[in-house]
Amino acid sequence: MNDAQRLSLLKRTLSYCYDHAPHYRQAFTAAGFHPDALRSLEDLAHVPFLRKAELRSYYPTGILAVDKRRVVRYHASSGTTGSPTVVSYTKADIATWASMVADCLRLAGVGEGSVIQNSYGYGLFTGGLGLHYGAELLGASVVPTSGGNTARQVKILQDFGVDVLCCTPSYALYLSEVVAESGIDPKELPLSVGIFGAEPWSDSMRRRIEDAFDIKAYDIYGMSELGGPGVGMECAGQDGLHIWDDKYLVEVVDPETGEVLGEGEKGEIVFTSLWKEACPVIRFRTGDISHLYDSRCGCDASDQRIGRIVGRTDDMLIVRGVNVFPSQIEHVLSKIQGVSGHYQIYVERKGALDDMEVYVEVTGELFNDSMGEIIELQRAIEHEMYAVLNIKVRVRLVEPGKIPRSEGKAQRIIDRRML
Ligand code: DLL
Repeated sequence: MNDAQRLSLLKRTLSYCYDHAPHYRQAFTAAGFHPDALRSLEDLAHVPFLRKAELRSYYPTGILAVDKRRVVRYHASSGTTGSPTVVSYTKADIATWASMVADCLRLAGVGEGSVIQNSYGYGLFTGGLGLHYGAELLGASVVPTSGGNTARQVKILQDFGVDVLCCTPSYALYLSEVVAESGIDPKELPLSVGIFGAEPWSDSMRRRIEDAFDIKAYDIYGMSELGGPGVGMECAGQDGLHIWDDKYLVEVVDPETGEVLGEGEKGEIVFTSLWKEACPVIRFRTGDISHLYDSRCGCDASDQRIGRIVGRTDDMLIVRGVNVFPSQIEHVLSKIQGVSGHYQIYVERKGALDDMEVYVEVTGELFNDSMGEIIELQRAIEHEMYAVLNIKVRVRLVEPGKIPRSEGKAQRIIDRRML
């Protein structure tokens, strides 16, 4: 899709929001902006941002641009503070969303004949129903296991000829361990594709899961406020998330100043929806950190791309004045032999000082090693963390299975500072 076509979609969206959603009419007017003034895609920079806190204030309907009677579905974000943000969908929204998810699955080679185990949670969370509708539209067979009941998940993986697994990457890793513990080599399962997302995960985590199951693991991105899963998706090249040109405009801004950054520069991702009827989002500050690609992909989907999400602005820990992202810690751990991929970060305030401790689970083989070797490994990880983060971190190695597993998004950070 070329820029002129996208400009016309953007104009239509802004006028629609101005005419139908009181929030946008007020916000645009307060900023001295009128949709008729939009001349180029760059003019979007004059439109005010939409923040999560503003959306929250529209609980429990969301920022409605349609009569409430046209809403056919509600979902809500998994937010941990205050009221969740609610997102409403019209019939047309549900249909467009399903087609987006179907297009994403197609990028991963999924289609008619595929058997999909959908272990994303069904309910207010968008993961379960989002993947479900897309998969059915494609004509694939869906086994709607939802999250939890891991023993049953393993049985279904074995019995239903499942070749596509959809869940969070941390749950996929856990499933591979449970399969192995039951005496079956996960590689022997007919699985060939994983559609993993809803939380940040590194390339080393990807390799771990791909090796465990002998599959190709694709990253899928999404957020309730933007519609749900299917906003971004990797193709077989596994190089960046494709964002459908006719569905979103993407900007990257400096999280502090809001200034628009150039291609390749890392910052907060800001989305403008071009398709949403009930709850359109204009310049929505996602809090997710990534960058825009400056080139299109060589695959059939020549849409815009962003890098995989490296963290969130509010996930970023500030420990003794230093910015720390869980992804940096995961990166350090990925280079160390003998650790399992499960870890948790504890931050406390001791006196006036922040204290950070990382609990790292080791593999069974390492756990049988001598105490001396374990202490040596602990020191080596602490040393490497210091080199990367520039702050002292205590590392505590724990036995296999000690870090709590999650059926959905993994909880990596426990911040007890009460800041
Ligand atoms: O997590 C939607 C989703 C469901 C995406 C299933 C993918 C698969 P929320 O619960 O609103 O929606 O959480 C959105 O999760 O802002 C990111 O911080 C994080 N996130 C989602 N996908 C990815 C990903 C769903 N692929 C928040 N990589 C987002 C990194 C992700 N972070």
